[in-house]
Amino acid sequence: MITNSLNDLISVPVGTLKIPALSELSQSNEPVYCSLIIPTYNESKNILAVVHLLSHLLDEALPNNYELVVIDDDSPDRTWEIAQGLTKDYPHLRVMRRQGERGLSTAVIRGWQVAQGQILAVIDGDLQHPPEVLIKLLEAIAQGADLAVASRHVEGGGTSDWQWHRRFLSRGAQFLGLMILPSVVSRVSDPMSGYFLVRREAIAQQSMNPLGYKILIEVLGRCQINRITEVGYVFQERQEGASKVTWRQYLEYLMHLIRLRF
Ligand SMILES: Nc1nc2c(ncn2[C@@H]2O[C@H](COP(=O)(O)OP(=O)(O)O)[C@@H](O)[C@H]2O)c(=O)[nH]1
Ligand SMILES: [Mg+2]
Repeated sequence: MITNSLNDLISVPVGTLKIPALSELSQSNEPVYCSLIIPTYNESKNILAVVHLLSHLLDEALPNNYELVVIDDDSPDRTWEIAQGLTKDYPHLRVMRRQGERGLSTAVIRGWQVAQGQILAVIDGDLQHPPEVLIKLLEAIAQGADLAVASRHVEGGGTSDWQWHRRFLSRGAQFLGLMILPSVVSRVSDPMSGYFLVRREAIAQQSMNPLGYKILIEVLGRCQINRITEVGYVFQERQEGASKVTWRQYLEYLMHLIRLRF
């Protein structure tokens, strides 16, 4: 019986949040078509299912031509350790344990900095983003989009059964974005989406400086994105673990908008 060995933890890049161009990648790792970043914080109860479902899907869609990269911010529930344990069974999985730096958006960029893919992607690590939508997002890129965004606000999209106050906060945040940064926020129907694919050449060699949760705003605000395609999806309810969103994230979002504006 063949037993695979564990992949080493990836070392954390330091310094500027700049993504290398394809030509600048180290030759020590195999290049792949798509790198999917999974940011995690206390997702110990979700990580196995997420990795399993995504691997299953991508083994079919992009055999041996993808990588999953978990970026865990040193979760107290040791998500990083569980994820690293999975690399034995899922050889396309790599894991970073980030200590010192924290936050969803910078985690995603640190992941893209070590990624080997031509296409850089992100998905939540809690199964609220349905894995199968990834296939449609990949198709959109294959058809020429620079950015393919999973959206709750186009045909086929929605939220499970959000109460009015969650809808109000989500739409309120979008409205605020349209007021402060219309040229960026109006480009997509769901600027709050954390589930998207982007071509490396559209975002490489650009210093990023995001704040908080909304990485798509940073990508749209700082990078050269021409063609955008949106794909509908239904935001699922969490089955395990808890959301990390607090009032702080709303404040950071506001500060992020202002920073990009000025
Ligand atoms: N690395 C990292 N991941 C985070 C952080 N905050 C949230 N996440 C992950 O980002 C994803 C979305 O976060 P979540 O709290 O579920 O946001 P919500 O779906 O909007 O409630 C999940 O996979 C979280 O585990 C963070 O500070 N660092
Ligand atoms: Mg979530």
